[in-house]
Amino acid sequence: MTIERSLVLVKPDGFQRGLTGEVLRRIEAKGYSLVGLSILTPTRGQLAEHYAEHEGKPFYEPLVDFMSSGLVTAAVIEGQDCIKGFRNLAGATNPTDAAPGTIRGDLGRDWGLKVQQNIVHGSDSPESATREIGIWFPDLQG
Ligand code: IDP
Ligand code: MG
Repeated sequence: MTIERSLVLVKPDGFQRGLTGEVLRRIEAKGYSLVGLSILTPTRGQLAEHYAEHEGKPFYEPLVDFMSSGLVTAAVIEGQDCIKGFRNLAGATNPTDAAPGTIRGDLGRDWGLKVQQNIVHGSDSPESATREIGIWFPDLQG
């Protein structure tokens, strides 16, 4: 039982489709709090930092192209075990595999091309959450 913070992004596909409210609704309905919220078009430098673990993978460049293509909503959420909890709300990375009832299962699209337009990002561990919050919300550090 740990109160955690996690970094959530509504990716450009979700933002353009008007799904920011739906994602935030699910977060709040689950009982997590919003402690940071911002709308921005990410820079490639910011995304290189955010997605450093994926550099060199076949989907990396298309992913950075996609993520820098338009506005995203960045949020810091807080709640008991919310890192794993939000990953469960988001569902599997590939929307085709994501269970109904999850954000990606209900709303995401696997275009089968270069990048999965899967609506949301969520931190995958406490270490990732701390690192990612530092990238997107430097004022919330510490
Ligand atoms: P996650 O977002 O579920 O944590 P990661 O493996 O960290 O998944 O991948 C980051 C993002 O890169 C995914 O959300 C998706 O948009 C994209 N991605 C991951 N794997 C693939 C792939 O095999 N093909 C195309 N895009 C991918
Ligand atoms: Mg990931």
